[in-house]
Parts: sequence; structure tokens; C-alpha cells
Amino acid sequence: MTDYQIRISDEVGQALLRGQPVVALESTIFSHLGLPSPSNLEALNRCTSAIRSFNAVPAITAVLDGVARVGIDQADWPLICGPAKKVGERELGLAIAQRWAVGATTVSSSLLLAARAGIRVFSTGGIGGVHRGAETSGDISSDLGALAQHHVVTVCAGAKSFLDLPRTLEYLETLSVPVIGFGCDFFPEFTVREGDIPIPARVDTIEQLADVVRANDALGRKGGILTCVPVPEADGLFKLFMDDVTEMAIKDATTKGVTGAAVTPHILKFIARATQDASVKANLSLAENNARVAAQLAVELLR
Ligand code: PSU
Ligand code: MN
Repeated sequence: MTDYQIRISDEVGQALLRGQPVVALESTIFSHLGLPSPSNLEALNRCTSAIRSFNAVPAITAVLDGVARVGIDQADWPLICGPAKKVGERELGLAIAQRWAVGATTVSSSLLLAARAGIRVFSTGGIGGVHRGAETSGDISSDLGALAQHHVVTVCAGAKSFLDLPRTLEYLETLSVPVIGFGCDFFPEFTVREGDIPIPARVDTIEQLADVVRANDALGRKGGILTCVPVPEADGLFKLFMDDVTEMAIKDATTKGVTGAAVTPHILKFIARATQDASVKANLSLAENNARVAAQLAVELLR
């Protein structure tokens, strides 16, 4: 009989059994869809090390040989960093049933897997959201619905600046997802340091963040919470510069007729080239920083 179980690695399984802190990670960011080689392997190293430095266990999600996995041992990292097919939440069942060799999980599919495994905290780079021009294209990332549905706290650097950020925030409000700035009054714009869109709520410490999570739990809320952390100052890019690059990237995608799931990887690649990899450096820095915040939250929630 075919085994449709989610496979939890020994290390992650034991940590969960013993009540130790665990932080889930997606794999699209570490695949060629998210970052160019060898920066993707560096990102994987930095994010997992950041989590371990707080004595928490990283749980990378992916589909390997048709098996949904939570926790990928280092021996299998090259699989994730190689060519992969993007697996959003709606593709998870397909990737398993049709035995995809390497499926890179996005925010939405990672949240489902984390929730099933009983992991409370998930760290990523930037979430998907409402795309600019969504009023005609209809392009809204399934990340948003997954954030509302799954009982997991997501730590991110806001949403990519090539999205329609005000509409992304409106959509999260419609879905009743708490959106919290960690030490900031604005909605962070991924690799861009300064933001100009006010964020609905703010906390300044891990303890305050954990209090919000506990209060939501006490109310019996089963959905997610979105925590937004600005990119570290030293690696953040200038807004005006990024606005120009972003405009060019979107035009390029439109001209070339790129649509659907291919849009985000295409734009990320264009921006990396146009910024001579400054966007990649910022991406690594923010991903590591988010992992640090997520690990501290996972530790605090178990106190
Ligand atoms: N942010 C990045 N790199 C990425 C993504 C986000 O810096 O590769 C991925 C995440 O996996 C996110 C996904 O969940 O893009 C959203 O894709 P879409 O817009 O097609 O829903
Ligand atoms: Mn989309």
C-alpha cells in the first residue's frame, strides 16, 4: 500500500516529543527558485545555525521522492538546493500522489506541514501577497489564506516590495490575521530597509510577542499570526532605488508573458541581476535575522 504519511525526521520528532523548541523553514527560498547558487546553500547554513544557536531545532519542509518531509538531514540538502518544482499548499497532494522527485515548499505548504507536525513557529524571508494589478490579473498568493488557516506563527520580513503592499495588508485584515511589527511601526518591505505603510500593531520584545500568541491561544483562535521584522540596517536596500528596479522587473515579466507560479521566481531573478546581487545579500541577512527571532519565540513559548 502507498504510504501517504508525513515523514518527520528523527531529530525533529524527538525534539517535539521532549517539548524542545522547533522552528519550521520552507524550502523554496533555498532552491534555485528562491536564491542563486551558492547563496542558497549559504542561506540554509545561516538560517539553521541561527536556530541552533538558541538550542532550537530547525525543521526544513520539502517533498522528496513523493514523501512530504518535516526535517531534512544535512545529507539531503543538495537535493533542496538543486532543481526543484514549486509546491504550494494545493500542490502538496499532487506532489505526493505523483511522486515528485524534489518539491520545494512555499510558505503555504510549509504552514500546513508545520501545523500537522505540531510546530508552532515558522520562519521565512518574505511572504507572498496581493500582486500589483491583481484587480485585473487576480494574482493573490495562497500564502495569505494559509496564514489565516494554520495554527502557526510566521516570522517574515514583510512582503516583497514588488507586491501591492496596502492591498496585502487589507487582505490579511479581511482574513483576520494579526499582523505585528517587531520593533517597527511600518510594514517591512522585504529587502528594503525603510517602509512607509503603517503596521497595525507593534511589539518590542520576544516576551511581548509571546504574550500576544498566548492571548490568541487562550481565545481558542486556531489561525496564524504574522510577525514582521525589518531587514537588518546594514544590509537593507534603498527604497527609491528598489522602486525603480522593481518597476523594471514587473515590466520584464509582463512583456515576456510570465504568469502564475512563475512570476515570483522570475522577478526575484531579475532583481538579483539588476542589483548585482545586493538583493541576494539582503535576502540572506533578513532570512537569518528572522530565523533568530523565530527561534527565540519558540524558546519563549515553551517557558
Ligand atoms: N520570498 C523570497 N523567495 C521566495 C519566496 C518568497 O525571497 O522564493 C517564495 C516563498 O516560498 C513564497 C512564495 O511562499 O515565493 C510565494 O509564491 P507565490 O507568489 O507564487 O504564491
Ligand atoms: Mn501567484
